[in-house]
Order: sequence, then C-alpha cells, then structure tokens
Amino acid sequence: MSTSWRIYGAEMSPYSVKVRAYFRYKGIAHHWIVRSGERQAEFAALAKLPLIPLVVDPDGVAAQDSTPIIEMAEARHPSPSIHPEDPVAAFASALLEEYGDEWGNKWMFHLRWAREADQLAGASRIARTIEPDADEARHLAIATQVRERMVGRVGFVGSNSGTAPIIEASFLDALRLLETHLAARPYLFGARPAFADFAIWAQVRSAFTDPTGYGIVANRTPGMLDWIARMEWPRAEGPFEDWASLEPTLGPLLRAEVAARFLPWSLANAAALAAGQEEFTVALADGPWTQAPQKYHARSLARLRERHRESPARADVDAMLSKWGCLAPLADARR
Ligand SMILES: N[C@@H](CCC(=O)N[C@@H](CS)C(=O)NCC(=O)O)C(=O)O
Repeated sequence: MSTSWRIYGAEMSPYSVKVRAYFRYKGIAHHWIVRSGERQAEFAALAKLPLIPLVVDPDGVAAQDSTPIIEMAEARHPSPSIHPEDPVAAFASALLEEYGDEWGNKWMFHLRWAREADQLAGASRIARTIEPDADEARHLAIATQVRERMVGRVGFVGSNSGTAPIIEASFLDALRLLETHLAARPYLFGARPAFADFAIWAQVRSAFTDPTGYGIVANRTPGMLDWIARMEWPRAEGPFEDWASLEPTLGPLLRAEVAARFLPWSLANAAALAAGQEEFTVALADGPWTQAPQKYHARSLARLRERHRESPARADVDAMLSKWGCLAPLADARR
C-alpha cells in the first residue's frame, strides 16, 4: 500500500497550490499530479465534482474542497499545528482563512478574466496544462475555448462593471495592509505559517502570476514579494505570536476588509440564497454590489459561525471581533 497522498491539481489553480503548500509545510509525503487532459479519466473516476484540487489519501479515499481537506489532514498530522496557541489569534486566523478563500478569490478571478491581456495569458497557460505538447494551431484552439468559457464565468464571483472598482480597491487595500504587517514578521501570525496564510497567499500568488496582478504587486507593494516566495515552501522559523503583538497591524485588515467588505457581502449572499433570490444588491461603503448569489459561500459561513460558537475563549474572541467591527455579522441570532 502506498504511504503517499495524491494531489490532483494545477499550477494556475489557487486552491490547488494552497493545499500543496500545506502538504509541503507539514512534510506529508505526496505526489503532485497535474490534472491534464491525459489524466481526465483517472480524475473523473475519483472526483465527485469537476473541481481541483482533488486529494486521495494513502488508503485511496478521495476528498475535495481545500478547507475540509486541510482540516482532515491536520487531524491526522497535528504537528506542527497551523493554529496559533492563543485562541484569539487562532480565531482571527480562521476568519482570515475564510476571507482569503471566499473574498480573495474575487480578486484573483476578476484580475485573471476581466482584461484582454490577462485573458490571453491565463487561457494560454491553462491550454498548456490541458495539452502540454499541442502544436500551435491546436494550442490556440484550446486557449480560445478556455478563454470563452472562463470570461463567461467571471460574473459568477460577482465581477462586473459595477463591482470591478471595488474588487480592485480591495486588492490594493489588502496588499498594503498585509505589506505593513509582514514587514515585522515572516508569516501572518508570527514565525510560522497559519491557516490564514495558506488561503490568502493562494489567491495573491495566483493573481501575481497574471500580468495585471503582477504589475500591481511588483510596482505598488513590492514588500509582498518575500512572503509570496516564502509561502511556496513554508517552514517553521520560530513560534506563533499572541494576538496582542499582531493586533496593531492585523486589526486594520479585519476592519477595512473583513468587516467593511467581506462579511456584509457574505451575509447578503446567504440571505439571498435563503430567500431564493436570483440576484442581490448589498450597499458596501464603496458603493452598491450586485450579483447572483453563490451557493458554496453560505455553507462556509455557517462553518465559520460554528467555529466561533466553539471557541474556547469566546469572551476574548468577541472583544477582539467587536473592536474591529466583525462581531455583529458573526453573532448567532438564535443564541
Ligand atoms: N471551494 C473549493 C473550490 C475549488 C475550485 O473552485 N477549483 C477551481 C480551480 S481553483 C476549479 O476546479 N475550477 C474548475 C476547473 O478548473 O475545471 C476549494 O476550496 O477547493
């Protein structure tokens, strides 16, 4: 029997590189298998959904969805933990993990598929993943198909002409706040990577490999470059910090991004799903945001609320959330 895990993924896929960086950090033996056209039959036999990453454990059990994959692997390989010992920092990390996955993906998807230069670059790289040895004519045909399909889907994450300025302002605000925070430490929660690093990094790193995202990071927040490179093969360089030393520069990210943009969006999305609406509009401080609701997000918001209820230091966590404007959206109305 193999003792190695398998990760079916792609270099272009943020959730795939998120899981791969986690497995690298934990030192869990794994094979990275590029989901190319050649692997499609093998992939389809294992996958419930046509999504990457797909992870197969040493017993042959397959799992999808990066957050539950990491939670499952963490339960089986608890050391070194990706959760800070300080319960307030640990909850902030879980909240920022959700923000990275669900909101950060909007930066990545929008930046990759909104402008022609990025569409062409992204579609060409994906075509090379699907069929690495295609001749030029075949390569162009695949890239054209990919581009049409993905440009048609950019609206699914809420990217449209009304939201584009909000998404781009959010990307730059987040990068600037992270750049300041990371000037004093190698990872978001201290000297080793936390749950939040993997999720936020995956989206920033993916945007960074596209022309527009690269231009923004390299020219406007070059202080992010070290962390982007470091997270490719993360390692423990020292302990986690407690919330007290993280708060002066991480709290402002919670306020400006999580409280002002991500959580209001997430609540409006969940409410629209519950009401069976085809479209919803939420008034963010930047202006109105309109899109069709996204199904997956309501489930991950529910999981985050569960974590919040289960926190071993609920009063301290609530004081932190309240200070940075995140408590009301997370509080359980049925309490
Ligand atoms: N919530 C899932 C999302 C996975 C996902 O959206 N994967 C994208 C690539 S990053 C995908 O497979 N898209 C369809 C495709 O590539 O065919 C996770 O965290 O793993």
